[in-house]
Amino acid sequence: MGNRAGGRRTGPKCIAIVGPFSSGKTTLLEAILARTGAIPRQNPVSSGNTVSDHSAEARAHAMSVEATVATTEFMGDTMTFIDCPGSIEFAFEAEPVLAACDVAVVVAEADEKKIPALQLIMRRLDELRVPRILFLNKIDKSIAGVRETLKMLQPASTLPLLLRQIPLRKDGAVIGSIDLALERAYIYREYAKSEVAEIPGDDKAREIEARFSMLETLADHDDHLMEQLLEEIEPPKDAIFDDLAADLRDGAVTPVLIGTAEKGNGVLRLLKAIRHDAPDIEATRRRLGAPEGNATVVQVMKTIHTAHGGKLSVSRILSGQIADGSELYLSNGEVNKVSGIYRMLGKDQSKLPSAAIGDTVALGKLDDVRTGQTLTSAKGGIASLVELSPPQSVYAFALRPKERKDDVKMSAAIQRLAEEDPSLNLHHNQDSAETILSGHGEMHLRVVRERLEGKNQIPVEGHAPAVPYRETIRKPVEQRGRHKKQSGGHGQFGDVVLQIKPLARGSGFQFTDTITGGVVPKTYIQSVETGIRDYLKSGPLGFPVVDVAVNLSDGSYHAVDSSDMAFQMAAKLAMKEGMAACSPVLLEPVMKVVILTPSDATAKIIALIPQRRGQILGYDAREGWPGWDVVEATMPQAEIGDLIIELRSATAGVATYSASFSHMSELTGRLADDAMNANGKAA
Ligand SMILES: Nc1nc2c(ncn2[C@@H]2O[C@H](COP(=O)(O)OP(=O)(O)OP(=O)(O)O)[C@@H](O)[C@H]2O)c(=O)[nH]1
Ligand SMILES: [Mg+2]
Repeated sequence: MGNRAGGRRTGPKCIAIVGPFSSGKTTLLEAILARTGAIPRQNPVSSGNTVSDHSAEARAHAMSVEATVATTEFMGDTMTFIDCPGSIEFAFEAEPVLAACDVAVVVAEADEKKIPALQLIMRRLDELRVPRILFLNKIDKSIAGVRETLKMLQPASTLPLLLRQIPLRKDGAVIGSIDLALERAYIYREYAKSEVAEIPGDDKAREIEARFSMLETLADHDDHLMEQLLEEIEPPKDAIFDDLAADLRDGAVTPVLIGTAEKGNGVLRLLKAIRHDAPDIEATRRRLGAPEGNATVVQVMKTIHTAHGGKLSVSRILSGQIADGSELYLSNGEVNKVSGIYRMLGKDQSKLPSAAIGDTVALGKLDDVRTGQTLTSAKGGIASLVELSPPQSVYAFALRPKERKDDVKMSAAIQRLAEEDPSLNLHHNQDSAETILSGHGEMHLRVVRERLEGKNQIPVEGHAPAVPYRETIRKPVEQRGRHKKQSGGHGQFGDVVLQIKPLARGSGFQFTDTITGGVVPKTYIQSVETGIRDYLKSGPLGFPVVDVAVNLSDGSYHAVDSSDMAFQMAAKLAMKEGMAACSPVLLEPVMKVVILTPSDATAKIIALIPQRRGQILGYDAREGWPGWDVVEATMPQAEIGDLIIELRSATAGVATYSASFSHMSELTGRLADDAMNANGKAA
């Protein structure tokens, strides 16, 4: 003992609140803010009246759709909490937050269905090496014992879950908690501080057992404690507290606290644990590899465009300090001037004269700055400390303003939205002339659309993006094409014989000629190819033609009337008539799809693949992911558009997929007719 780092870390802290969907994160934030006096009372999320700027939006969708930043004071310490959305569709919002926070509070509940979602979060925290406290919420509802609940949740966490409190029950209902380190009972009072009490005699045995199991886990990292336990010596309380803190900071365990966020119960103990045990900015700086020295270094966690048009960059000051007007350099050397420093309380901001190391504040008007970037006062900038890489999009739609005049306005508005949400993609598809918006699910894009129509007042239309169908032929044909016109002076004359034949899938287009004796002069052979290529942009079925070979075998010309144009026309004529006789057929793109799913849903996922005309290539355990599988299949692109909706609903929101082009495949019958009809209408 004595060599383990004890003692409280002082200075401002930044705490991310994460966890599976609907576990009570936003409720917990409200409870914390009410308990610390930052807001007068705790508003339920159902009121749509929480501190979040988007609480009405969240209520409408019954979920948080973006992170809320709120700073408060607790026992003289500044703490900034960032409440992140739980839905996987908005999971990317947490990435830049987790990167620069000191500790994460993972809000969980005793719900088996949410274990995979919890596992996803715990994995991400492992990867980013963020220390975490698990807050086991909704303890008012839980019927199972906490220790059984932890056994159930443990597979989601690579670190041992270390229970620090057990509930105190009366007639089956939870009325308080017993703190295993302090060996004290607390009787809950709604929205108020708990009352300290003696541990009731009936609960003593349970307490001793749970406490011993806590000490055993701590002893895994403390030989001295192990000796004491073996010799049945009571370890001093201070040593236990030091161990708890050190194990959290070292990422050796995940301490578990319990409570009922909705009634504000367990909140004070959580705040005390954060205050006493959570690592501080120095540890976070080390984790990020921030440079030593006096320069100011700032990590951007979120970008907000406020209703009044001002841009705010919510940032963690990793070192140094900032005053209004400070100049900050981006890694590319660009410089931006801070115009306004604000303390955030959800939708409200208050102006600050300055900010210093450890603070989480919003910086005004950093025009060129994006979420995730690292800024510094050192001239020329430093390399970014955080690499944000949004996952592949899984859902898309084509978007256009209802009124053409809004074209430019819409692009500008989407640009702003994409700046706030780096996981949103916008691209223009030249082939279909569509503007395609893509992201992480139906709700993700629905929110974007609502913001375009609401905040930006741009009525828009959205539809499924066009599938890039192609067509080809199944039969060879030889076809003559003669273009002849005699109108006054100069005439027009071109005459060709084309041999059209199908090629193997994926070959594209090939042009050859077997002209001998100059029956078609060289320059006009070129014109014939141009005419054919032009025709192939839209074949007999109305789609671009692929996998065809055309040979120019014969023809004739006229010394005066032949021209480039006339030979192009002749070639097109021959193609038009010839192709129709070649038994044309539609081709649809087929993708290779890789689906990641919790194993208990694998059978369900496999069953839905044939329903979407897919073929299963195989499935296997997902490497390094206990409880997860990988399913590989091929599936027509036309069937993938809304695949994610079905995958998510089969897996309580956690399955995902990636798709890449595999091959083109013939499409006949009703589906082909539908595709052609839709294309006809669009044209
Ligand atoms: N019984 C009970 N219900 C709770 C408790 N905390 C939250 N809830 C309820 O759980 C639901 C979800 O609460 P939120 O706070 O919105 O959950 P969240 O984790 O922020 O949800 P997302 O951000 O959408 O992932 C609401 O209906 C809350 O009233 C609790 O301690 N006990
Ligand atoms: Mg929430």
